[in-house]
Amino acid sequence: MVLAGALMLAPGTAHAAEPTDPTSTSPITNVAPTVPATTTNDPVATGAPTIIAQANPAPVTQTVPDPVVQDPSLTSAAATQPTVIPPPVIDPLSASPSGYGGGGVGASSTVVTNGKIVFQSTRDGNLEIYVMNADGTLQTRLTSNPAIDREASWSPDGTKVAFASDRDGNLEIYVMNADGTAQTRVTTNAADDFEPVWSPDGTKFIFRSLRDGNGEVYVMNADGSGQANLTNNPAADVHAGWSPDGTRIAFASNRGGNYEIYVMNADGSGQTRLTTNTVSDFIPR
Ligand SMILES: [Ca+2]
Ligand SMILES: [Ca+2]
Ligand SMILES: [Ca+2]
Repeated sequence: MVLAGALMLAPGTAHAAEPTDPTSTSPITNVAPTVPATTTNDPVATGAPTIIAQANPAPVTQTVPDPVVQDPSLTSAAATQPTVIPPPVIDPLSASPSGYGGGGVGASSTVVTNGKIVFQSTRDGNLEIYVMNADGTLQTRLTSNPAIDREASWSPDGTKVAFASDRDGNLEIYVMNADGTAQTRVTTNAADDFEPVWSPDGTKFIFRSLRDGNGEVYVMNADGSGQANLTNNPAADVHAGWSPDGTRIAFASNRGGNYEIYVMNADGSGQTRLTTNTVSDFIPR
């Protein structure tokens, strides 16, 4: 019985601030009086210490490192939990793509054929691109530059990484080997170019460019040639992503007054709105 109560505590902690729910939160208050008992009875060692410390239950449970429990998808990475989750750069609709919080969609692709994950992190003082194994081990920095490096995207074969950086004065698309060597600029444009996403066949990128005065979805060959505006719309067109077969591109646009998800053919034709509501819908993948 004690065990059952203790186990229920974990999922209930997320609602610790809501004392009225007798099923999920009462275990917290129930546990308190039995604190001395849990010390000896509860073999679930990890839970016991934090519960004991709950002379003030509410704040303690808030900071208990339990996101692993709340997010089962991360359980396998529990061993390295503290650093596995990159602080998300959430401000996808910002009109100003430069800066830590601006614009970035974040890593636009994650696990690919090489079983590794690229991501961005500010852990070393500014945005850099990192790679790690799928289980969170061997976290390695690939870029080392005081400028912004963000939005890593694997090549389909897992040998290269595309990313955006403003190291040359404004955001441009770069490509590097999977080990961080041979960092090469692909775009050269006074406006910001970012959000690169490799095509499924590895021959092209789609990306966002502000060169026309507002966000447009561009496509180019992997070597930077053949850059073309696919969206051609005075509104912001952002967050493009490929369909798995490379024939279609999903993106978000505020051309209808707020951000909605659209899809188009890979040549920009047939732009069609998929969502219709009064709030923002974005970052289709
Ligand atoms: Ca950097
Ligand atoms: Ca540029
Ligand atoms: Ca546009």
